[in-house]
Amino acid sequence: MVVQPRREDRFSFGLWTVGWQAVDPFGGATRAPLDPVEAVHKLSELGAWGVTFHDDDLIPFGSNDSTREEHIKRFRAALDDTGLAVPMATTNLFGQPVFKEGALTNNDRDIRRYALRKVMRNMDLAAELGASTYVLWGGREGSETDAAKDVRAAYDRYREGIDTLAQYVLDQGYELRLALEPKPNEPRGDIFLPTIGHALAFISQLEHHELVGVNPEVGHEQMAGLNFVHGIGQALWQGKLFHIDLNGQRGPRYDQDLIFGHGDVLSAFFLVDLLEHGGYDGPRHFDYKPLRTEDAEGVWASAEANMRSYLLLRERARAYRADPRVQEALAASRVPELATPTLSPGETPADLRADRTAFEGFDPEAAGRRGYGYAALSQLAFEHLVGAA
Ligand code: GLT
Ligand code: MN
Ligand code: MN
Repeated sequence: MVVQPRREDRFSFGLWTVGWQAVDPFGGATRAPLDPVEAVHKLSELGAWGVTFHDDDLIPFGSNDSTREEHIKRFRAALDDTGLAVPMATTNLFGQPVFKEGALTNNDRDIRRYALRKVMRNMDLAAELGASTYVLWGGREGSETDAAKDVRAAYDRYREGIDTLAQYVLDQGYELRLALEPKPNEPRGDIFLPTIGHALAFISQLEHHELVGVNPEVGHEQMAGLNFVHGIGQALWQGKLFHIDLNGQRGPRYDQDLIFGHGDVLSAFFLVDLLEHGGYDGPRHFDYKPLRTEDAEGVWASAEANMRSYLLLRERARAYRADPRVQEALAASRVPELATPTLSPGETPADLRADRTAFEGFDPEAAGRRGYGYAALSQLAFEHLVGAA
């Protein structure tokens, strides 16, 4: 089977993914720095559609204005040469020592103000390059000890920070929406907005909540032992899936950032099925780390692998949906019936109360004996996934 990523598949990559030099807590870099211009050309050759970046991925932290302009100019030329889009950008609010205690929720007010300015500056660039999403991952927002933070004050400041940035977007007339990226821990012992659910609840408290959604990452929810497909389902249901970070993770442990599909493959299958059939039309963005063991060639093989995994899973998910045995099994399991409202049109609670067929005439024992047929249904999914159906 020919698996060829194409622009219309809307695959995008962060500069920090293919550019990761593989520094980890136990050892130094195993790869040379990657020029963002080369990354753009390579990704384009492989069939990607977009590239994303942190301010500091593109312009080394502390650069003066003329150096900054020079970096932007080279990057822009590479985008023009290749036609690659910049659908999203974000801010590095975690790498420099100044942010070791957080950025938007740092106890130090001056650092909070500096962090907001750093975001605004890169939002200007994001808007200039045509991005439509601005991601905020609060990697350093959190603590290692509960003595360190007044959590309610921290959420006041988090809300103030996001509201200020949303207001900035409105004042500048930018076409940007903000996407918060949850993560439970790492690098902080405990991070604020640890899961999709926490982020959605937080967003409901914002002044400009309509401008703010989520950018969930596969591995981040799985680190917390949560079901990523359910999290994405809820974000879609709330109209809040603004962006997504695809990768792989093997259960609760450190953040592995594996190639998409190289973790929980069944979950990846159902995720692709949901994204393809559930109305998500945003970028398919990969946020992974090429294994530390890889050389430059392995880096590009891994970038390609992410897109191939997605395309192969998409093809399996389509075959699964189209299989008449699956349609039959879904009906036998009553899966489509869940779309039928529990009350009839116009029916009131009093009408339900008066409906004797719903209670007095209902046989809960018979209903409790009936099987749901999920073994057969999920085996069909498995067999499609492994190409045996
Ligand atoms: C960092 C993190 C990712 C976030 C990036 C956005 S940076 O690599 O691990 O999950 O998406 O700031
Ligand atoms: Mn991650
Ligand atoms: Mn991410």
